Amino acid sequence: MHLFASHLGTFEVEYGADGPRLLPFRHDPDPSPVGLAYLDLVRHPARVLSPMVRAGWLENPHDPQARRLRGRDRFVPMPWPEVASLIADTLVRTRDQYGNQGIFGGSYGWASAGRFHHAQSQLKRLLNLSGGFTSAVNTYSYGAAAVLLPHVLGPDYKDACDTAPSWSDIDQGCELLVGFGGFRLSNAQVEAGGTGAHRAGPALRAMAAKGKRIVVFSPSAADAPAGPNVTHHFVRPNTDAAVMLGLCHTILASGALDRGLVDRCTSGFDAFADYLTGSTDGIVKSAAWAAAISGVSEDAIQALARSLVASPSLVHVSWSLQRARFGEQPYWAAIALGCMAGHVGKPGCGFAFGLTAVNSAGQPVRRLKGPAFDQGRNPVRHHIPVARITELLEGEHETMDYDGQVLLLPKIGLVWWAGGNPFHHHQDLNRLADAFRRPETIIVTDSLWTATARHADIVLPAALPFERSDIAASSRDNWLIHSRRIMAPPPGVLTDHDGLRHVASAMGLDAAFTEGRSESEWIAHLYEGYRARYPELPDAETFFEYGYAGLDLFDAAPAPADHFRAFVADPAAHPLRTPSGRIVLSSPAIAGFGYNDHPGHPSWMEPEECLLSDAAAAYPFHLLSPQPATRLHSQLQHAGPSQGSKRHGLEVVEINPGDAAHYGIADGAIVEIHNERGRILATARFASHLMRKVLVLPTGSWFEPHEDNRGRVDRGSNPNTLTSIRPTSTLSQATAPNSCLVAIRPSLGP
Ligand SMILES: Nc1nc2c(c(=O)[nH]1)N[C@H]1C(S)=C(S)[C@@H](COP(=O)(O)OP(=O)(O)OC[C@H]3O[C@@H](n4cnc5c(=O)[nH]c(N)nc54)[C@H](O)[C@@H]3O)O[C@H]1N2
Ligand SMILES: Nc1nc2c(c(=O)[nH]1)N[C@H]1C(S)=C(S)[C@@H](COP(=O)(O)OP(=O)(O)OC[C@H]3O[C@@H](n4cnc5c(=O)[nH]c(N)nc54)[C@H](O)[C@@H]3O)O[C@H]1N2
Ligand SMILES: [Mo]
Repeated sequence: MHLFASHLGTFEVEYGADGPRLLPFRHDPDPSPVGLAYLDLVRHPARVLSPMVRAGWLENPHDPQARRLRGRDRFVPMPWPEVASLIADTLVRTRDQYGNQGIFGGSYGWASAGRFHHAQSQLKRLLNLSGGFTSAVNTYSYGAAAVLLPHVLGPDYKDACDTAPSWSDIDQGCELLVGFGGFRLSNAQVEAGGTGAHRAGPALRAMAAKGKRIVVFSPSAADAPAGPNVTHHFVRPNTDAAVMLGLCHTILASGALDRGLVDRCTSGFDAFADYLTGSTDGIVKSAAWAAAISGVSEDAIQALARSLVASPSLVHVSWSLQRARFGEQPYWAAIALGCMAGHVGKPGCGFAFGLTAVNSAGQPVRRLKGPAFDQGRNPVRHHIPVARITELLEGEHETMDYDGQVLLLPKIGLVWWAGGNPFHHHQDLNRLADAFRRPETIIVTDSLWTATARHADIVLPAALPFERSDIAASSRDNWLIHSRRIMAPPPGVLTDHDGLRHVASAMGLDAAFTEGRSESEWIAHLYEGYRARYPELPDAETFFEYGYAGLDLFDAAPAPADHFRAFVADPAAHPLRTPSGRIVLSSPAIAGFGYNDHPGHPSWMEPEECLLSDAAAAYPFHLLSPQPATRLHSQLQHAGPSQGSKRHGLEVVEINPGDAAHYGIADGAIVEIHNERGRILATARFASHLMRKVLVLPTGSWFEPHEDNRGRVDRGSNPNTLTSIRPTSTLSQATAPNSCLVAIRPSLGP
């Protein structure tokens, strides 16, 4: 079978009279409509068609004045061998001047599916062979949780899908599912590395339709699934931790707390209880207190506290909640609440994160450990938490506090980005554009003229995923897919591997980089690595011919939540890998770091930008920027689904009709959204499912800065023109775009 694999799933390729087209994979119960449109990129209007070098940089790469032109300058084409020696010389020069730590190769981003043609791994392998680079740790997806949870649950629960019980356990064992942040079902189309079968969306929809009791807290009622027993509560953005603390306090104050589980399985409860009752700060974290902060009614909080204890329940939090200022707190508070409700360790109960954020959360498979393309070893120890790129490039500070450490921030002379789009994913893009003008050299490998490519000095064109063959597999999925090349890349465009091979040759590293293998030999080699681990897989010839292999792991593998089951049944025999061996409800280690933005137990702190803060007087709306239903981040921006969802060529921002009337905004009108960081254009759409004073504008629309009579404006409607780089906290230094205040007005322009 001829298959194409992507982060949006697997598709069958059919060759008709007017060329190839994609069809749903016959084993996929819920194929992604966005993925089906992948081949719209064949005639992409913004394709990079040859290596390109910025004119000003070529004239004088050392001139800081000329760097100011980055993002506005002209580019000239250059043949591969020439650009490869130019890059080789520049790498050597940067190394001599700054040391290897002066090369930033963190290169965060989703690139595309495929184990061999993984852009970051390819780049990092070359940079490692040439002495290493400053790297980045953690993710934009789960940056706060991944640093907090090792302190609270131990390192076994660090990864983004580690806490989720299986859908079947939830279906059978849980009677009340409480979802903070709800379930944005369009997100479940996606799985990093691809999937053969989308199961998450169908699983939740079926449960809701069957009458499972589900309570959703979200500023948007659209985050609640349809079902006869589904309740939705509006909650002010960024105040969920207060609701959870109010629930905890209600359980404690009503005497409903059964101390058995708390005493056996947690440490530090008493200090947390002192905070709840106000004996530490004089503030009782009662349901009434939580209601005043969150806008959820006191009655609803009290009733839910009773239900959480009375029925086998699961407290669930979306990843989006930790992508906000103090985003660690709703996670820690949810764990405390789950423990106090008393159902941790029962199948499908307790606490969990990330169901429906991607397809694999809730899949009872954690086994498929595949061989990845070997990146080698990085001798440079310098690294940043991934969302601190602006601070690194600005170079104003030599150190940064992070998770009890002091990180050294080296001076950066060269940045090389492959397979990611920081001018999509990072916050405060106008400030990022300035920071990008600091280093001497910026190299970007991408298929398209993204805003990131436009801010580079050297742009290398990469083949799109359907222009190469590969093996796709995700570690929590039971499918291995042979993604087969559908067409050749345009002349002048190479795969990442082939392009880097030119640079490796120019540096005398060809043999080390390729190990003498061709691309197809590498892919066959990776497959043999799987076979060595899973002997039940067919031989290589059969696999590549047949097109896929499904490992029969679903019924055999234990659900991840079984780990808590064993722990709760006998904490002494199955301790967690935390300092106390139990779930940590107050952490001496974190308290000892002394960060004023991250206390030693779950806490409520008011973000500088939220509807309660003083800043809301000038900027009265809280802007949320969820994942786009019609794209993968900034990818597929030019495909049918994404283009079809725009109005007047602009991304659509949702606004409550009452607010719109107040500000003189008509349904379908072009609006300006602004704050001190920037100004964007978008098209308003009335959304009565949205609470007052909240705007929803999905990410991924391409940053397009222009000058008009009011100054700089982003006609690309990118929410990150408006968001702040302020971190979640000093502990994790993670991204916090969901804490963002803005003002909105009808646009004056045409
Ligand atoms: N405001 C706000 N911002 C956010 C978020 C949010 O919730 N709100 N979410 C954040 C999250 S969770 C994430 S994960 C990030 C995502 O941010 P990114 O992962 O950076 O976003 P993508 O658009 O997927 O960028 C991938 C880039 O790789 C290119 N590419 C694809 N395949 C290849 C290839 O084979 N080779 C090469 N060289 N290039 C390739 C694509 O053209 C694209 O430019 O965004 C973050 N940003
Ligand atoms: N189609 C599509 N799917 C994707 C992606 C994509 O680009 N496109 N990206 C993938 C990636 S990389 C990731 S990390 C995941 C992200 O998955 P998530 O982080 O779960 O998703 P988001 O879409 O950012 O936000 C989900 C919902 O959270 C709600 N929310 C935001 N802030 C608050 C708050 O303070 N309180 C409450 N109660 N609710 C709030 C919003 O209403 C939003 O609808 O999605 C993945 N899925
Ligand atoms: Mo993400």
